Amino acid sequence: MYIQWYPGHMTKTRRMMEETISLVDIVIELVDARIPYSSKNPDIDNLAKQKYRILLLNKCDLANEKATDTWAKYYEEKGFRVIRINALKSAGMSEVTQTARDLMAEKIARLRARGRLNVPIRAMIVGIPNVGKSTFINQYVGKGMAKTGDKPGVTRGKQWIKVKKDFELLDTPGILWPKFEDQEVGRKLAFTGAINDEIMDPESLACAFIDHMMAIDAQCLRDRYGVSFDTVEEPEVILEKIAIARGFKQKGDQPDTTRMAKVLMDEFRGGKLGRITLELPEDISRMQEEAKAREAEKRADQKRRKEAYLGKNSPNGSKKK
Ligand SMILES: Nc1nc2c(ncn2[C@@H]2O[C@H](COP(=O)(O)OP(=O)(O)OP(=O)(O)O)[C@@H](O)[C@H]2O)c(=O)[nH]1
Ligand SMILES: [Mg+2]
Repeated sequence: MYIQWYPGHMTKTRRMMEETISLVDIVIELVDARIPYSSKNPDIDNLAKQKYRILLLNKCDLANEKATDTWAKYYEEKGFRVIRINALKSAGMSEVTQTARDLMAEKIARLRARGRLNVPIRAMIVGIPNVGKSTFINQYVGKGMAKTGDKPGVTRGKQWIKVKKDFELLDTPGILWPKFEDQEVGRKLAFTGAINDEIMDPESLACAFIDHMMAIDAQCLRDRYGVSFDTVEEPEVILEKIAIARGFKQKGDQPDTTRMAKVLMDEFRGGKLGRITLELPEDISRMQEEAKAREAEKRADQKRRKEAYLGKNSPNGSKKK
């Protein structure tokens, strides 16, 4: 299964993001707690280099708790303030404001000493599509929270929401692109539903998912669907077994694997298979190595094809020995 998706106008987006980030003190970045590496934009660390950083591990309700602890520690060691949240619930929201105040305390004290009172803390939300940015903003800001209004000049036409007396949030989140050059990242994003299902064949997706689960937690599929299988069995065979166990049949009594494929992905995304984290920090270096190797292979292949093309088409090509 090869996943191809297009980031759109990346250069333009990057420039806009740079401009917007320059307006805030704090960048609040959301990642999906089930895939905290694959759902993290690779360029944001550069774009937000000079800013205070808060990392929200969102969708914690769907992720494995122990794995979430491991990830929180991993990113804390990298200098982030990490907060675990479920954007559908209000728990953890006040921690975001408190953390922002902590981060800004020194800067505010400095400005106060110079006579600048009432310095608002300004923050923005960023994250890849479907990570929960809008859900978080709605939950965090709450209904009926008034916008501070357009303040041209100061904010260059951006809309700010006053979350607290001293805290303003940009009302539109910054949408970032994922690490689209890495196929494993692409697959994991597809499993979690971050990539539109319509661009993929449901059975290939479900088989890739089964294959991944074989490596991290085969038992949870056995338990959920009451089937027995060996981890060396082909994912296609396992998908058939699950379809049969579920009683999904087509005409002629064949297992309806297309229907089962869709149900399997829905159930994973809805948390029915349990709380599953699809990657751990220890997977990162392997993933990076593999992505690098694939990239080198692709470049070598391009070079070979180009040389073959030039060889055939150059006026002296046929005379070459
Ligand atoms: N279970 C669970 N679902 C969540 C959580 N946060 C968001 N969701 C769901 O994830 C889906 C995407 O959420 P959105 O808030 O629309 O994501 P977004 O980042 O604004 O997406 P774009 O606007 O497309 O960039 C929705 O179906 C939400 O209900 C969470 O913490 N837990
Ligand atoms: Mg949104």
